[in-house]
Amino acid sequence: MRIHPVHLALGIASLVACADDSPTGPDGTVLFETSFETGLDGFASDGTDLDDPIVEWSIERTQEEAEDGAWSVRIDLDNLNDAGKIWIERAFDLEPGVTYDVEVSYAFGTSDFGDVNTWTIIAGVDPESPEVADDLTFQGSTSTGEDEDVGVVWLDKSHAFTATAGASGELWVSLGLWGTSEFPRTYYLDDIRIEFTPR
Ligand SMILES: [Ca+2]
Repeated sequence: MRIHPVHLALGIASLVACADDSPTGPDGTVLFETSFETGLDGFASDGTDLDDPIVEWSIERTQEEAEDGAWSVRIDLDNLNDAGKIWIERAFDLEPGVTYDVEVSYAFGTSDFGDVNTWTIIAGVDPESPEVADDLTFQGSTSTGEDEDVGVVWLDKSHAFTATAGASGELWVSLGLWGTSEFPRTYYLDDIRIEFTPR
């Protein structure tokens, strides 16, 4: 388990958590970090393609696994329809019409291995709240890269985006999973860092 100094300083953590409401810093950069130690910090869960047949899923905080501190977010999807997509999402209040470089980093806990039957990670930044598959951004495989099952492995993931805040000034960050085979699977998210830098 890694210990991040920033998370040891509660004052800094709360300052960061509020930053999206009033972008501060001379260059307009907004930094958000959460390790889910005290709550979901504004993230809500959402999903699409979860019927025919009805797919059971859940996204909630857990102490089962953690990459940083004691808590993470557990993502469960029993992908009976071979099409389910579930994610957490959060709006950030930025400057309307401004284009941002957005760096989204997180720890991703997975026990998928090899190249067969792995799932696909969802990670995106959009001016609107994602609702359907076409709104989502799909990233790479959920594989640990191992050849066999070694249990939950925490992978450091990072994606770079460019996005323009709409008239509302909002940008939505989404993180989750696209189930691409008919299995029940469990994944974890922790140690999220999102940085918006105006162009
Ligand atoms: Ca944590």
